[in-house]
Amino acid sequence: MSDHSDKLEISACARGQFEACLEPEGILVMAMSSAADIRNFAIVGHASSGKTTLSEAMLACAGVIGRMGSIAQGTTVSDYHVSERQRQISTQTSLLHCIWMGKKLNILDTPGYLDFISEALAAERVADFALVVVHAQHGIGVGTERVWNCATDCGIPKVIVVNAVDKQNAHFDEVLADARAHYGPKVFPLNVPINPGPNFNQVLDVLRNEVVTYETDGHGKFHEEPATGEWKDHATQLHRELIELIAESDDTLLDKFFEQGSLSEEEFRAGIHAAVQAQMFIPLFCTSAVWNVGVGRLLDFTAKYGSSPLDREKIDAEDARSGEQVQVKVGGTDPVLQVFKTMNEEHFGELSFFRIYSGQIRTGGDSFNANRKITERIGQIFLLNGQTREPVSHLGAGDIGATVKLRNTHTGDTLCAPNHPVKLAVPEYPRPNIHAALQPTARGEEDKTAAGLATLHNEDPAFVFRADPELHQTIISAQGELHLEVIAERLRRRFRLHFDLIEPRVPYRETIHGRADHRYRHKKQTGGAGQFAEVAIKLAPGPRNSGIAFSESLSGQCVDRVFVPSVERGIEIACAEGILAGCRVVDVEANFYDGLMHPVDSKDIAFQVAGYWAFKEAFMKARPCLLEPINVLEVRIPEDCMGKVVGDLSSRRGRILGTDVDGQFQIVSAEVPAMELYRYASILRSLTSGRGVHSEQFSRYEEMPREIEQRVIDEAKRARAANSSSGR
Ligand SMILES: Nc1nc2c(ncn2[C@@H]2O[C@H](COP(=O)(O)OP(=O)(O)OP(=O)(O)O)[C@@H](O)[C@H]2O)c(=O)[nH]1
Ligand SMILES: [Mg+2]
Repeated sequence: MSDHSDKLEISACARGQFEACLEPEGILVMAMSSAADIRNFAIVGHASSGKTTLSEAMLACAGVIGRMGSIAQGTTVSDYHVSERQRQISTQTSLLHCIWMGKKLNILDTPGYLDFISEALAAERVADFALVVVHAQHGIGVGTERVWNCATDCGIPKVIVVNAVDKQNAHFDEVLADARAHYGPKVFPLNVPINPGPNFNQVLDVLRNEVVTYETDGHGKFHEEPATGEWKDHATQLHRELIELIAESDDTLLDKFFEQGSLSEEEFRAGIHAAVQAQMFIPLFCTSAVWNVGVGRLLDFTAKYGSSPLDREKIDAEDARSGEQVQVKVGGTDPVLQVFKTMNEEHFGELSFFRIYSGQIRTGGDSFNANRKITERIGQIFLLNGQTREPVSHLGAGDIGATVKLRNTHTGDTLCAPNHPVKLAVPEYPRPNIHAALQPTARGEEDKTAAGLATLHNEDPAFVFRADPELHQTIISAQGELHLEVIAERLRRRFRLHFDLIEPRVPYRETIHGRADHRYRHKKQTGGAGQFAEVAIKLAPGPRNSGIAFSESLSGQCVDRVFVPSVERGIEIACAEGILAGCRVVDVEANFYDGLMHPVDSKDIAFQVAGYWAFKEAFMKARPCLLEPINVLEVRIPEDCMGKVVGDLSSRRGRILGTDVDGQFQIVSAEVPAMELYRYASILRSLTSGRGVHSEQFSRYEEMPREIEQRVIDEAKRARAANSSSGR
């Protein structure tokens, strides 16, 4: 019998080990998996490296599904959302689970596209190790590095999976060499492909010195036989190198190794787990996820040597009362769990995904949200396989599950015992740097839009929004074009909103070059109470960033001083409205030096109107101009992209301030007008094949070139005309 069919039996009887039984209402009551028997791992890696297909293969191996679904047909367990099926990419982390060799595997299949990197970062935070999938044809990509660094920051071990070894142009040896160049000689293969390429079905198992042959029908069955000939020599050589590597990870083992000239099988195997934990050894596997080749042995390794929740004794937290740093004992009695993802499922409600670090939770129990200081009643608890939800009555320390309808608990919040409130750290998401304005195309949806945006932000903090009072636009900011698109799609589908995404307005400013003087008389003396005011003002350019400096130098009794604030108010209104192109007026000194009043008809409103118009007329005489915001950019790019990126920045009227070196990357600092930076993140991505990242920050206002200024003024006029003709 093949080893694999053993596994299927194990997986079936493992449920027995967990003493599963059904309560009358059909709720699966699982005697909780002991934390030592749980393996929580995140499958992470560059986009389209095969993570979802690998998780599908794992479920097929463990007998959770009868046959593997495919990405092309949109039938995988993990990518079940409409947006995922339409685009054939993952946009959300999916939680899957299966039993393998008596261990409960909680699999977090994460998206690889950088737009959804926050999902992967959050999953790595709650995982005990990361399976980093690298495509055998494309090697290590930007996405690999991001998730690798995050795993390092989270302090979790990594296992590399070189996938798609069945591809014609698979370069296993090159990818291995590349991984070693990146991450050091501690990267070591535990299996190597014997026949890479389209017929790939055999691997050399370095731990057991065996050749493992897989069936390629997707079920992952395999049989093994001792390696012979050159493969035997190769396995012996690798085995020996591996023993040396493991021995080096521990001084006691190293002493034994020198004494005995080798390690006993027992010492060696015990050393593997410790070396992986200490990150002195990064195991590397090869697979063809799509043919389910190599996956069974990867699962064996995961069950036997992968980190359990108990491998981290304590995790850092913050005492929610004192703000002091404390540690939570993993597997302790007080419940401590963190919600790492919330997601709204159609016809079901909000699902909160959580990881339990300590204690246990049960349906109907109370839990304290330390971030929001509220008590939550725990609703139904589920184990998930994508959208398949299996209700359970309780879950214990180390496990991962989901619950529904928490009142006010959001992504990142910690639930705990009220008498020991603690907050666990939340991942830091990259600053969203793609922006769009949401332009309603139906009336009366303002409240629904605000509620929808707030809900989506709570689910996905990597997306932010703000209502800009100056631009009169709602600006949404995301991690990339695709992220923006997916958010727009959710707003339309879930909240039934109607809108377009358009380029956000740029907050230009208006000011003057010259001096001018204008006298304006406001007179309305026909019918009813009359209005009379005359205001004479002088304007002069003010220093940059000085705003509007208003002064009064009236002499005699021409105007009662009580009307001075009215004139100032009129000027403020004119400045806020804008005169040239509807932008805020800044850096002007306005002096109210003369005027006239009427004993009866002069009043506050009359002086406001006169001040308003006097300022506007004077402004137009004082050689008005526009200022544009200039942003400082920091662009991090690989050296070979330098020419292209700098050339592109110059074409955007950018000024290079300097360059710096950071490892293999160049950091370019530049000043670029904000109007030239619309969707720059996407442009940079395409210029650098996804390897460049940038941050931008407002620096100051500057005059803009005449012809561009004229274009902006003309556009503003056209927009005003269109608005007034549509009655808005
Ligand atoms: N030939 C071959 N194709 C594969 C393999 N694994 C995945 N694919 C294909 O590669 C494409 C991407 O696979 P996915 O499983 O969606 O990759 P992913 O890493 O989950 O992608 P994202 O989550 O969107 O980053 C699909 O067309 C798969 O059928 C493999 O081992 N061999
Ligand atoms: Mg995927």
